[in-house]
Amino acid sequence: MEQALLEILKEKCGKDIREASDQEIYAALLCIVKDRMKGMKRNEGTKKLYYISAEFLIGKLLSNNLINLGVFEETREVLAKYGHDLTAVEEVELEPSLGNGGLGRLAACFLDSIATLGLPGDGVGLNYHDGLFRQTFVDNKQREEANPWITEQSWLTRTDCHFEIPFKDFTLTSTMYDIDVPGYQNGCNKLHLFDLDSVDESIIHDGIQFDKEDIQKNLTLFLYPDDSDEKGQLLRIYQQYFMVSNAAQLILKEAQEKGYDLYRLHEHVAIQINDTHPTMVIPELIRLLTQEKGFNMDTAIDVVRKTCAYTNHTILAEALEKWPISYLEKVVPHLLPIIRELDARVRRDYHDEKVYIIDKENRVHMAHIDIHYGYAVNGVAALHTEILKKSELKPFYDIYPEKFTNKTNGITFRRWLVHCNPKLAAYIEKLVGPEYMQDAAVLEKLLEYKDDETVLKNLRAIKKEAKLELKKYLKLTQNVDVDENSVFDIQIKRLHEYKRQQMNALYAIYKYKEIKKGNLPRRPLTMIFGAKAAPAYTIAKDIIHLILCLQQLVENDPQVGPYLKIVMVENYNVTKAEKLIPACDISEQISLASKEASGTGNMKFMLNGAVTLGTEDGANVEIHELVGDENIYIFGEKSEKVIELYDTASYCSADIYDNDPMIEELVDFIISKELIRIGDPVNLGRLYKEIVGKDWFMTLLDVKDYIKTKERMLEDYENEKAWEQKMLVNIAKAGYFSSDRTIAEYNRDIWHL
Ligand code: 26V
Repeated sequence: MEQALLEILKEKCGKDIREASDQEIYAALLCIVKDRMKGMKRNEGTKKLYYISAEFLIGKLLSNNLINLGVFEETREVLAKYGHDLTAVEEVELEPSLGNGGLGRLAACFLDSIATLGLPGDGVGLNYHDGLFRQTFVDNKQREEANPWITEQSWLTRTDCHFEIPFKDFTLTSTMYDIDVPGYQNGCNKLHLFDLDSVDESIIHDGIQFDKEDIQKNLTLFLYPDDSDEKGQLLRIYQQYFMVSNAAQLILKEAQEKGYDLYRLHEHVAIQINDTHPTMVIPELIRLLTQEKGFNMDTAIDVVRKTCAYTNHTILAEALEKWPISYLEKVVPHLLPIIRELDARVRRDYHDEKVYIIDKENRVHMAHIDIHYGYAVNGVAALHTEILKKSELKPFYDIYPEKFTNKTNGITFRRWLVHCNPKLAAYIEKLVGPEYMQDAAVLEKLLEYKDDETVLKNLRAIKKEAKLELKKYLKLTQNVDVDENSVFDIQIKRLHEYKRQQMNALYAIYKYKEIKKGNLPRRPLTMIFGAKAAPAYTIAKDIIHLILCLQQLVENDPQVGPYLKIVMVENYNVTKAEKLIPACDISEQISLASKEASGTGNMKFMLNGAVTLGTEDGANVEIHELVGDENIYIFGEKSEKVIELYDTASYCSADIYDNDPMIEELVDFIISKELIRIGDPVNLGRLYKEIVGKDWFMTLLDVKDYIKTKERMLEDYENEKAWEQKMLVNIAKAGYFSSDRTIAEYNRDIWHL
């Protein structure tokens, strides 16, 4: 590494490494690492996976790639020798924001694990030039800005692979860009991101506004543009079809190049459909096989059915895609005869309109295509899969019980421990040996140290160092001061009512009032939030406004400030998560039971020694089972009860508000004169009304139990040894949540690579 670095800096910049800037060093490392990956062996086999996803939230890649190539330490040392700091060099890299949250980050963790397990499997997605928006705060409100990340120095490599993509009114020529995905001590796969040369960033104005109808210029500008109106939804259909037609053509091209018989495609190819965004790959493949490869319809359907598998990531009704036929007519009319044929076959065989593909209102239910015309359906955590089988997808489970399996999500330990928390990783390695990197179950050996005072103290010391690092980072980036001796209580995830950041905000109000009354906490509390809200999601933006107003209120109150700090991190993303997670004491996983399919942040926190405060939802249930009652704080109504409340329409937030003076006081504070003085009465008033009048995700149902449990948790934090033991057990039991385990299960039960 040293030699290569010195040479390339000399050659490209004519500079001695000591004189080189971080920017120049970054460029040199990028060049070296890209070159090494080019020379790596490709994971090969007779069957290959294509993981199609509208999102790949890959994060910065330099450190990750250095780790997987096994040269991270060496590189850090070389840089240090010449007076440079790898962390500073990393700052140069722009983070591509090619995802919203869990679904996209999961896809990125999966690519890492697929390569690490030596499986042949590539990702296929879109090369959004500006990704999701960049979030700034102005007047305590979220503002969206374009977020360009593609520069000369990105990890993308342009290829000479192009496809013709037919739309109703025009045909577009795509270009494929590749990003190498090196496995940890194993071969390499690729992430293929399709793009259009005619896309034009200059059409963006006033934040993230652009002409939604100019498809040739806007197709891959943004991830999920605002789809609250018809134009936005049409653009989304353009994007999805562009993605899957490229994927389908690539798959057939590669299969033919390898000389495979397309009639046996399923023996050589598995296609994983990540949520319904890539569902059109099914009719598109059928179209290509029948119209270009000479298949008859029966055979095409049969082959495609044996090739495609579908993952469901949510039960939220509003997130289950249903495209009006009239929209599909406007964009991809050539798919409609096939979709109608698929629907006709369903209607011939089953007489339950709940399983039809096209409903009475002429909308196409994308998930229904996947379930009928794929060979596997999976949920992403045990509880989620049970809910799919018992309620959301019950009519389908009754028809195809054999298709349904659970695949509990996981995270890559390379990024979420080794990279983000090197001190903890090194200490774990010292205690249990390096094998845990390849076999995460080895982490359980840590349990042997449960009563070892030295180990417990060292874990605490590592946590303290991470808190100090975060303190420095927050000072530098947002100019806020946090106290490393306070409890760090963190909720970082997309802003959504079902995740209930508003409930956490009500806790902040509770604490504020307690302190005002003179009930001072034994130790200061730092509440950290990070969340982007969808640009058109009004209430989510109102919740951000509330949190920012509370932040300001507490900050400027000399009576409260020393005991309570609220920090809303701006533009929460993967890079920020990597700084926040190692420093966390309390991991907030407080979704309304049944609504969070899995969660993966919960796993990252646990692995880094935070203790979960959560509902029995998603993978929290499995965390609870693994660590036991002693090492997690569970509160709130269970999923069965919540589902019953929905089924019987018997939840009424106004009743709770009217009958509980404490709750009334907390909610009223949203429109108190203290807050109205700081904030916008329109936003605060709307949020107040929403909570009292509707509260669709049942904040008031659980808020009291939540406050009580959080208070108990803060008390327990003061019992040092007991808390350290909780940290240790959480780390020791996190092995199950390695995405290597998840991927091994996908391969064993679904892909058979
Ligand atoms: C999508 C949309 C789209 C439009 C309107 C509102 C809305 C709300 C939610 C979603 C979620 C899309 C699916 C998703 O991201 N699911 C997440 O997947 C993670 C990985 O499996 C899982 O850990 C999270 O619990 C789940 O929410």
